[in-house]
Amino acid sequence: MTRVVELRSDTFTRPTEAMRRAMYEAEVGDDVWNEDPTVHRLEEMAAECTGKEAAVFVTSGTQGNLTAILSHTRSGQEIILGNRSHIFVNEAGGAAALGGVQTRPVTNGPGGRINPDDIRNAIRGTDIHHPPTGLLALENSHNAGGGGVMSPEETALLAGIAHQAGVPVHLDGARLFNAAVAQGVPAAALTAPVDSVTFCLSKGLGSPVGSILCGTSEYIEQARRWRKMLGGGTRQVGILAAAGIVSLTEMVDRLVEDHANARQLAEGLAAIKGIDIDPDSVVTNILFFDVAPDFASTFVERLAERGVRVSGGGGHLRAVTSYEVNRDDIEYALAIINQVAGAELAVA
Ligand code: TLP
Repeated sequence: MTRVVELRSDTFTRPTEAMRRAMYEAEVGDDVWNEDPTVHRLEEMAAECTGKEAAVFVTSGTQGNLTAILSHTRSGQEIILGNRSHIFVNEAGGAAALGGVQTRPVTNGPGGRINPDDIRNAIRGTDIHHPPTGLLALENSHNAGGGGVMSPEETALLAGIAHQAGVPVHLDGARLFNAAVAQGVPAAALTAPVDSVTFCLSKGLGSPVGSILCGTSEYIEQARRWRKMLGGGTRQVGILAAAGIVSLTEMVDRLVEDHANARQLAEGLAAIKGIDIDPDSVVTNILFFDVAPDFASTFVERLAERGVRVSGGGGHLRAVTSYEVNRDDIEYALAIINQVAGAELAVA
C-alpha cells in the first residue's frame, strides 16, 4: 500500500481514540431544548477560553461565520473584510444570499495583514447614497495569507477603528488556537478586542465536526435563533461536543509540533530547485509554495500518485500540517517532492 502523507488540509484529521471513547460515553440530551449537558460543558469551556460571556455550538466554520454575520447585521448593510478572507472567497456568498449584506473587501497583504488606513477609509459615513457599515470581519490565523497571525495589539488597533465608528467586529478564528500557540499568548488575548469569534474544532484540533461561536450572552441568544433558521439546531449533539471537549483539553498545546513540522517542510521545500517559498513566512501549520504554473497540475498529480497530497492550483500550492503528519512523514514527503520536482520542474 502507498504510504500517504495528507497535507491538503488539517480538516482531514480523524478523531483520536480519546475522542471516539468520549463520544461513545457522552451523556446527551436534546440540544434544541437546551438539555444536552455535554454541549453545555463544551460551550462553557469555549466561552471561558475566549473570554466571552457565552458560546453556541455550530456545525461548521461556515455556519458559525454566517450565524455571526446575521446576528450582527441587517439586510442592506455592508461588511468590511479582507479580499482573501475565507468569508469573502470560500463561503459561497452566504452573507449576500441569506443576509442581504454587501461585502466591501480591503486588501489582505502578506500574511493576511490589513492596513488600518484601509479600514478607516472603508467605513461609511451618513451619506444616504451609501450602505451603512454593519460589521468588520477579521481572520486569525489567516488561511490564504499562509497561516499568518495577527497579534493582540494589531487586532486591538483594527477593532478599535471599527468600534470608534460604532461598528462591531467579528473574528473568523477557524484556527484561533494555532494563532495563539504560535505567539505564546492565550486565545483570550486575541479575542478580547472583538465582539464575536468563531473557532473550529474540526481542523487542527481533530474533532470530526463542529465549531463554536462566542460573544455576549445577549448576542449568543440571537445567534441561537439564526442557527435554528439555518438548520443548525441539532439534537443529541453531545456526541460531537464530547469530541470537542477532548479537542480543547488535549489538542491545543501540541499545535506547536504542527508549526515546527510546517517550518521544517518549508525549509526543505526552499532547497528544492523549481520551488519558491520563504520559510520565514511560515509561522503556523499552513504554508504556500509556488511552482511554474504550466507544471503545477502534473506536479500535484505525480505527488498524489506517490501518496503525498497537497492542494491548490495555478502554481500556488498549499500544504497544511496536523497531528496525523509526524516528523518522519515530513522527511518522507520532502524526499518524494524532491524526486518529483527533479523530474517535473527541472525543465521549468
Ligand atoms: N477552510 C478549509 C477550506 O474551506 C479552504 C481549509 O481546508 O482550510 N474560516 C477559515 C479561515 C477556514 O480556513 C475555513 C475552512 C472556514 C472558515 C470554514 O470552516 P468549515 O469548513 O468548517 O465550514
